[in-house]
Amino acid sequence: MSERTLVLVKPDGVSRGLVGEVISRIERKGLRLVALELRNVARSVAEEHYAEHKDKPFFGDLLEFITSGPLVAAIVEGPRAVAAFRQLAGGTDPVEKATPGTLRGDYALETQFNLVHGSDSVESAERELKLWFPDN
Ligand code: RTP
Ligand code: MG
Repeated sequence: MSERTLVLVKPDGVSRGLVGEVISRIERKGLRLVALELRNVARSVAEEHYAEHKDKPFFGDLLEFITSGPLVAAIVEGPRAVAAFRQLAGGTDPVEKATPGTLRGDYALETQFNLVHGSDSVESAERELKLWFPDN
């Protein structure tokens, strides 16, 4: 049973030259890239993407950051792809939650600049993929 998930390499990952590292880990895990694109995100798309956080104190900073420069958006596919990529990413706080060996654990220091996004459930993935890749 194959699943699809949305992966973003956030603007910090792109500006730091870590796109290849993220893709490499996705491929080494055995997941498959279905689509991959460098994009500048419209504020409206960012707002919709992170709508669940709209009342949080960090929402403004989050939108600023995610629209601050190009990011990479990808569709990643494979068995249990949603959970598998969350495992590769590591916890949201790259120091307190993400463990060494994960992308965030190895390459990030601050929660706001935590390198990657992965859909957090199959339902979120469906919603996010419609938003980011309406033609797929
Ligand atoms: P993401 O959605 O970006 O993949 O991250 P996540 O599921 O691990 O974490 P989530 O709770 O959905 O939070 C979304 C993003 O908001 C920023 N954040 N900042 N300052 C803070 O306390 C705080 N909390 C969350 C992070 O960039 C997080 O990835
Ligand atoms: Mg999330």
